[in-house]
Amino acid sequence: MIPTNNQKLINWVKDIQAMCAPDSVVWCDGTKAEYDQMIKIVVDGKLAKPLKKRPNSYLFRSDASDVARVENRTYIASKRKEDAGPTNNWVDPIELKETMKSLYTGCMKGRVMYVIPFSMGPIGSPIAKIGVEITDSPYVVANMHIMTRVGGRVLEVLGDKGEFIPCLHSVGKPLLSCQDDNGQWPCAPLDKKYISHFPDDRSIWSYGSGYGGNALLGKKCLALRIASAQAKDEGWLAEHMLILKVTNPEGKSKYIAAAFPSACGKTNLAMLVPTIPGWKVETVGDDIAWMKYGSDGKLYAINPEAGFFGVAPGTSMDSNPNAMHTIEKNTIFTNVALTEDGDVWWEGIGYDAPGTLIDWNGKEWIQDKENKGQKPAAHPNSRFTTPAAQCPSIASNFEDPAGVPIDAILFGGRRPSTIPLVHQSRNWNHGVFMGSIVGSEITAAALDLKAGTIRRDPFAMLPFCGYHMGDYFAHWIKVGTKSTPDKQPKFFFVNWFRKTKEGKWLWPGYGDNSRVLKWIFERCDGVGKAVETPIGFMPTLDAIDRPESVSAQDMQELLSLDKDGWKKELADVRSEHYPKFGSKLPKELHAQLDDIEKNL
Ligand code: GTP
Ligand code: SPV
Ligand code: MN
Repeated sequence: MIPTNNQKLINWVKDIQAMCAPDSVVWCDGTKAEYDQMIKIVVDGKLAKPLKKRPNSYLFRSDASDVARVENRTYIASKRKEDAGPTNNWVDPIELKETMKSLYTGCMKGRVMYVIPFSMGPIGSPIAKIGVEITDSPYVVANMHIMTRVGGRVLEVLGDKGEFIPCLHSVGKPLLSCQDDNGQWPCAPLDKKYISHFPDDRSIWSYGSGYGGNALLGKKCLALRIASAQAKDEGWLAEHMLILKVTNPEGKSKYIAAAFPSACGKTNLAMLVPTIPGWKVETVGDDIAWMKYGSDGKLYAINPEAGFFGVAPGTSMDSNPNAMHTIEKNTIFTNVALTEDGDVWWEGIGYDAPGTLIDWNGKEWIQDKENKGQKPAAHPNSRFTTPAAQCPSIASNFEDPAGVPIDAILFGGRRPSTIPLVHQSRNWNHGVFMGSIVGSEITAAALDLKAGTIRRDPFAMLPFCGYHMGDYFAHWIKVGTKSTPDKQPKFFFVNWFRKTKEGKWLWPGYGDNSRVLKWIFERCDGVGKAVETPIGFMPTLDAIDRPESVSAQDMQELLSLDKDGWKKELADVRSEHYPKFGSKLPKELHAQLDDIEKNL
């Protein structure tokens, strides 16, 4: 039975069914029974293993070609090429739809087509958006249950005439009759994968990948690429930012949003356990923030997601106990290693591998403690999918449809040199300048990039901005004119990733990042000690409590202005980075660059 009278939705589902030719169609209701049914299908198909040590938790191993986002197969197919801009892959939408239609034709043979009505943001909230994902992957259905709000309530809110964002997904592997996946993760070869966005008609077509942001279309595709284009038109912000609440020993709270590129520490900062006594951090979101001005002139943020799709390696009781507790149950693990007694293991989990493991490729793996070159047992981009509500540090108001008022916005990335531990912008436009020059060492979160080299990732949105990045900067400048500095968030640039010449971390990071949050908190109150430098306000040497593990000399290095490094940095912005945006680069950003260069 079709559980809606929304004719547009009914027609769309009919059309897709005719094109993809599944064996049957199932409308998802978001219930626990449905989740269990999805799990039964994947366990019976040998695609998932129940984990004896973790209630209601399962391990999946994907195909080696399908372990992360694929940026060179991701398209912004706006009608006009100049609307996609220099940082996105563009194909003419008519041509792309033709190509993809031929791939979609018959692509669901032998499979069930699931129709998933979902809400990004609390169901019925004025900020929330409704999407409907069609997929032939029960893995995707189960993940969407955790990451979004799925089910009948969404259709009620949608009503007969409501608008939704159509999100079409197929793993791109039809089955012959009587065949099943037989333990093999279904996907299409790399050159047949397409993660396509049509910002003009606000729709998403994804083909050939079953992994993460390529397939869970509410996340990067809807909540960032499509939503950012919508946000530009409607005057709000859809950002790749965590949201946290920080409370000082006097019980006063502030909210902080932070944009760091993929695998650069958002989940960890959002769940931080402070090492300074009396301070508390609570989690509102770990990856995406939608922000709008309230009638009081303050910027309010909601987390549109309902779960965390977090990086597993490096997650331990030391680095992120809140994440470790969150994933004790009801969690899907993808591409981590399996222990003999039915638990998970990964590099940086905090203890040696207990016995022989099965690695993410499904092969036996014995830890070689001497050999540093050993291939990892867990894929570097292996992840957990886990419900936000069971995180011990979740803020009680994380589902408040009104959002939380943002006091500070942080930018950051992995920068082994040049960028100090923290500095603050002089004003809004200087903050936008900071966001525009964010750079980071490339991580394993994208399949087709060379890990280790530094690339510019403005606002951590390079892979996620659904329109011209120059227009995006201009949008940020414009948003800054809509309120006044006393009500607006202050901007900071942080860098947890400075290294010594020997390649060791200069800063311990994780819980000790609370020391930097404390200074940021104080700066928002206008009390933190700072000096003005050409790059902005920097903490005085005594303004940040030094962790025991950091020498006075290292602390000085972390907090000092590297003039020569910055001159090189800005020269690179001037000659390599900014020219990409041509006449679309706002003059305000050039003015910032001129100013800082002159003062250096
Ligand atoms: P996405 O989910 O891809 O957007 O990543 P993310 O930004 O949420 O990054 P996450 O918090 O998952 O961290 C990624 C990796 O960086 C993990 O291996 C962490 O252990 C490591 N990491 C996080 N915070 C710190 C830190 O303060 N210092 C150091 N050295 N490593 C960190
Ligand atoms: C990221 O790469 O920023 C992620 C993981 O959060 S994914 O959802 O796969 O995009
Ligand atoms: Mn992310």
